[in-house]
Amino acid sequence: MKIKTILLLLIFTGLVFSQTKIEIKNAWVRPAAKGANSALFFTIQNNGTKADTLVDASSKVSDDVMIHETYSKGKDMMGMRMLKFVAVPAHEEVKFKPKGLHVMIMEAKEDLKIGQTKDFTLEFKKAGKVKVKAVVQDMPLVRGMKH
Ligand SMILES: [Cu+2]
Repeated sequence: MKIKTILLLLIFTGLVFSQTKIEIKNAWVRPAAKGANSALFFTIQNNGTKADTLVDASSKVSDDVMIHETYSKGKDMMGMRMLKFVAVPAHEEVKFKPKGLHVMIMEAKEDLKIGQTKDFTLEFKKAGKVKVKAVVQDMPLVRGMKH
């Protein structure tokens, strides 16, 4: 191989690596009828050596998609609040899950039916826009979870 080819390959490999630092796993969205609210859940895995930050989310499914957090108001009261960003430390995972972090979907513009796949875009400060395919499903059963 010529030196030039090797250099190009090295540069290309570098680009590929930088694009896969942020990985979105197990994305799913709650079923909802058109006009109702829903939520998107997933796990962000940061394979990089630097922290990144989730700053925005969007989808064709709704004009109003935002990062939310469920928090305890005390005495079994739960509230939700908007977050401007969520930090993802290097080599770590951040889980968006029911009763915790979620991406809120206000007034869905279409039915979200079980079994369908919906497209979302998550925007990170460093990784940029990351496309996510989420399966519409009921709350998955967590093994070993006590009620
Ligand atoms: Cu919410």
